[in-house]
Amino acid sequence: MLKLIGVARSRNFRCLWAAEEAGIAYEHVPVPFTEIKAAPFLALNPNGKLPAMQDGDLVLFESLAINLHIAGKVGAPFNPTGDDHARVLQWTLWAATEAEPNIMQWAQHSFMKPPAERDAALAAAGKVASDARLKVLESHLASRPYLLGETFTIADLNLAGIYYGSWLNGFDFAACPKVLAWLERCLTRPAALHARKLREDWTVDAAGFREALAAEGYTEVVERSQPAGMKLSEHTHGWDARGLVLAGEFRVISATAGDQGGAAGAGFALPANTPHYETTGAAGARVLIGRRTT
Ligand SMILES: N[C@@H](CCC(=O)N[C@@H](CS)C(=O)NCC(=O)O)C(=O)O
Repeated sequence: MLKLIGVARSRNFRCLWAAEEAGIAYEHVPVPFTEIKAAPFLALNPNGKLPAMQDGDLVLFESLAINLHIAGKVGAPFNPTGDDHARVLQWTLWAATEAEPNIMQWAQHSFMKPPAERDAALAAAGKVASDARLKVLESHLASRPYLLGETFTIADLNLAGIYYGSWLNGFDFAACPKVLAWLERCLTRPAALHARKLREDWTVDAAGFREALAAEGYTEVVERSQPAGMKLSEHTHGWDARGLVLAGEFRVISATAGDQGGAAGAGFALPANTPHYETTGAAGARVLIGRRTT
């Protein structure tokens, strides 16, 4: 059976997500970072980095190559053929060479390195370089919901997998709303949620909350990563919405209705057509918002 080797809190996350999307049988072998410079793991990946993959006699490193191999086991629409396959390769290479180095520079110096080792100038440069790539993506997604058109493919997974960590940790996507909406579509797919649950600290019953919302007619559910100080009203003006705090702290301030919100696990309501709500909170938050059109 195909083995995906490495803890989920590594780039193996994207491979676990791909295997779930493809619906193939696989085994997750959660080798930790403490073992990746030792002989047994180096025999699988001589770079000493996660992840690695073993599928019969085939041993691979490079997460996106692993994903192309996984997608190769199934057909369209996840793994399209012909010209669309060339487009998959284009976006996958773009993800590895244009998107990842720049967003990782921002990520390293914003939340990954210990605070004392972060360099604000490098973080800012990573943001500027990322924004230039995101502008290209924003214009591509202006006329289609997914990279190749109407359907989610391995190209979307490979690129969204790269932006995932920064999306989760407060990168400001405000200048590219189409990209943000696309990321939310990709990263809240059932297979993505399954893989995310392996590595995120899910302290609240998000699935149960989704079901309860759907039963009450709040059928459109979006997940948002809210940097500190981001205004929720920018997204929700005119909505009748109910939300749940998945992580961090979140506050809803209304000129008319007082304060609501709280830390992870707390629910909140946004009455219809109320423009006065906004979020605050020192650390930012991740929230799930269900919308009922009024
Ligand atoms: N291009 C490689 C990058 C692999 C990589 O950098 N993995 C990280 C974890 S996400 C790692 O193992 N870092 C440990 C190290 O560099 O020592 C891939 O996509 O697989």
